[in-house]
Amino acid sequence: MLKTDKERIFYQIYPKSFCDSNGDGVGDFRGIISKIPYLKELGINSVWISPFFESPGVDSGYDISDYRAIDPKIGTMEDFEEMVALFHKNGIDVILDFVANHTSTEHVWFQQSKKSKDNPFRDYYIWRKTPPNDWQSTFGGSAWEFDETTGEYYLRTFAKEQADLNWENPNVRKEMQAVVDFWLEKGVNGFRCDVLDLISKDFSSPENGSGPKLHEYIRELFSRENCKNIFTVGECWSAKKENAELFCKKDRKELTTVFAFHHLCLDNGRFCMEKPSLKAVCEKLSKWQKVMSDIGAPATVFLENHDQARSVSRFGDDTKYRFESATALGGLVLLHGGIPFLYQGQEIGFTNSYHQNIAEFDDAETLGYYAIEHGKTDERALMEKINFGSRDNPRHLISWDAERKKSWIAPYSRQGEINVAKDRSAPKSVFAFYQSLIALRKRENCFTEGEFEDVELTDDYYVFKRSLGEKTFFVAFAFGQKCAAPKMENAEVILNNYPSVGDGLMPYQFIVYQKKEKGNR
Ligand code: ISL
Repeated sequence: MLKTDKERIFYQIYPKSFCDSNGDGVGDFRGIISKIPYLKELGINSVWISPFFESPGVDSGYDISDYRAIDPKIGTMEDFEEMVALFHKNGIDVILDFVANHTSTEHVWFQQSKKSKDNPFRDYYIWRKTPPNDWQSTFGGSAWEFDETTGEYYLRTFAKEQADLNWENPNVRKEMQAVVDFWLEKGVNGFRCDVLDLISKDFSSPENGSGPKLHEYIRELFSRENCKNIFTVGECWSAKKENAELFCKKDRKELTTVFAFHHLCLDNGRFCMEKPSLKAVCEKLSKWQKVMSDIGAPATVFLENHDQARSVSRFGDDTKYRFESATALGGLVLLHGGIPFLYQGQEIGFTNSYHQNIAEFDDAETLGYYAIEHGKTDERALMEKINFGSRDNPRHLISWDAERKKSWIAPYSRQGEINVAKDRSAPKSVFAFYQSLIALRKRENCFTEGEFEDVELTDDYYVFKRSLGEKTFFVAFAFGQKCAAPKMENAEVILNNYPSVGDGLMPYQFIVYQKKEKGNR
């Protein structure tokens, strides 16, 4: 039983791509169940499961056509209940994705809504005679989609098959409360709330998001008695110093925490191949840490999720120093402070995948980008960018071993070289290093309850400090180059992703030092 949310170590499961138990090429609940011992061994204590609901699959499950039904390829309600019970039996909490901003256009509400202007479901969505602004869809094109049936436009911030709900309508808010309650009654421990800051609209604003009633809606939903003890994390791209407390201050009864993305927005868009500096990434993470600790809420720390390129390819070195950079980036996430969120496969050091042909891609955003850019630039250069940034990178079926199996998405291109079985039997195992990091985090409450402080952040390395009472740990992380490093006086090395400690730091070297306590010098 966890005493505080700070003790949580999350692991995100993208069900379609985690583990396929019946060989149909799609991951499923029974596959997840079979891997609970694996997750136990890793040491995590909370999972976030991405959407598994009934969906046409235009946006890989984020286009839900029935919030209470399970995609039959993924499992049944009995499987789900068994899975949750088994997670709980193993001391692992379960949170689900709550996609509140939009539904699939296949959802019965939308099917009714589009029929006529006086349909009782018309106001479940946002219809206009003419677009009131020039908001753009995240996946390309105008966010206002014309529908011939009634000759009006509906708002769709994502794919045209994902219509934005009208939260102004009290019936929509009641329906969404009922969805939350339905899954809480099934025993889940909370929710990751998809693009939550988009649910209230201000049509006069240049972009969709953070409308005037946002906080009222969140509070109305989550301040209810049955939500008192649940864990909630809002995906809030708009989260910043100025509004963090509105979302997360305890007495506001809105959210436990948010995902803020400052550290992942340092490049010029997802298809920009210029790597942001690790110094800048660490600086952003550290600033956010302070913002959240000032308001007394736990921050989240993450480098990967189902929308992000693999961190070892994006920030590290996915060839020569794959082990070193994967373990160092893992150490940053797990020891920095706040609640770590790992994404499936990160603990193996999975890299981006490489595919030559656009036909091998599935992601709606990638296909939208390709449609816009195709023909404008050299095709090879375009495919390079797509391979670097595509949201398909984290979505390939986890390679549990080297054997090629049927898969709903193109298989991971480096499966022979990088797979779970191989990593776990390797002398330098990324998984084993993650296990040590997690064990350390669990053993020493410095890393959960303790103070966090930057010691030194240079172009070459980062040193931060975690301390509680008499105990102090220093964590040193080198950014890819061999470099000089600060001398750690009176401290012993307790974790190191290199076999030894030299005068300086080696590329991506990651060392945890414990300061010797009095009487122990
Ligand atoms: O990362 C993004 C900006 O380029 C977008 O890919 C992403 O759409 C944004 O992070 C919002 O993400 C969430 O909502 C989307 C869904 O496609 C993502 O998978 C989800 O995480 C719409 O539901």
